[in-house]
Amino acid sequence: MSVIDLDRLRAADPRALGRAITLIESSKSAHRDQAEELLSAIMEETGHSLRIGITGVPGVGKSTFIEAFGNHMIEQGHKVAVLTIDPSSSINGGSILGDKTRMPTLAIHPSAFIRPSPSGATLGGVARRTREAILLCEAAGFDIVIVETVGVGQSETLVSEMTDLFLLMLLPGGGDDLQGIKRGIMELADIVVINKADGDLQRAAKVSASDVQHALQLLKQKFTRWRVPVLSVSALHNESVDQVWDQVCRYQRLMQSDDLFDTRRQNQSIDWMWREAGEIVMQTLRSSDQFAEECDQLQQQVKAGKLAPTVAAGRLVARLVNVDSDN
Ligand SMILES: Nc1nc2c(ncn2[C@@H]2O[C@H](COP(=O)(O)OP(=O)(O)OP(=O)(O)O)[C@@H](O)[C@H]2O)c(=O)[nH]1
Ligand SMILES: [Mg+2]
Repeated sequence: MSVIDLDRLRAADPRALGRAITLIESSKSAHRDQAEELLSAIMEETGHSLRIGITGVPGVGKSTFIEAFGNHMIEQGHKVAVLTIDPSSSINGGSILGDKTRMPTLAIHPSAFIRPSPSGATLGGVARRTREAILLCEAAGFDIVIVETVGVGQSETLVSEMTDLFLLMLLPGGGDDLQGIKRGIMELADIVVINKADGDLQRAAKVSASDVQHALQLLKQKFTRWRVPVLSVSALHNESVDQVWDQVCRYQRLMQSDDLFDTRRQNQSIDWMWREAGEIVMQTLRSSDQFAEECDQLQQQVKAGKLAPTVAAGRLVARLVNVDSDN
């Protein structure tokens, strides 16, 4: 592992951690081998953090909130890493703008680490890299890992599948449709925060909080002993941000006392394994010369409507299995 200095990574050296994340983000196969070696080396040092997912529409104030929230946690003696997933980066190659400027003190604090979303990858690719980046942050000693994502698509589900707690941020005055929050997203929330409850928006925030509370009552509870709290805060003025932290701690204690914490993690790891297995199978079939001719023939038959796609898929996978057993 010539490229990554493990001792420096373990000592939370931001450059070593940054370099390690760059390595796992690389899609070059030589880098992939090194990344797998690195992950295997640190695996036993991972898992001890609290992983928090934060989502909400663009401009709801996620980064501003994380700046205040992160500083509060650091004051309590924690070390905070922030990773971002930007679904638009897979389309336009960009990444959430101004992450570091919205988190000015965290960006330079020795107990914090901020990493913007990798660009140019598919959402699935970004998710894999973020999962691995979480592990690296943990090995580097960060005991709180926050994953920020813009709530505009599938990314919320991906984030909830890789974190222990999912925090949904809303704007005041959302009304009935709750600001276009897609169906199913509310069900994922463990804590709901109404941000910008300041100035003229204070009253609207109150109304929104009670609307959301009602909406939540209609949903099936995720955990019988956890009623999803709805908190109004002002990230900009750092008001009630500490209350969110209190709820986070309460949630963690409850989940741990019920063994649900470890169960959720174990299920996430197993799901991740299967998802990766699926990716690898697909990648192998698509990129290996060995199958090129057969893939091509099957595609032609599917295109011509002579073969059902399901049957063709079955044949492709059977071919892979046979090759493996021949070796
Ligand atoms: N009044 C008020 N404005 C806020 C508050 N929190 C954030 N803002 C403002 O809202 C704007 C967007 O804030 P960001 O923190 O960048 O929002 P974001 O959700 O991270 O945005 P994206 O990363 O682009 O999805 C900025 O102009 C903030 O200053 C708040 O509590 N009250
Ligand atoms: Mg942001």
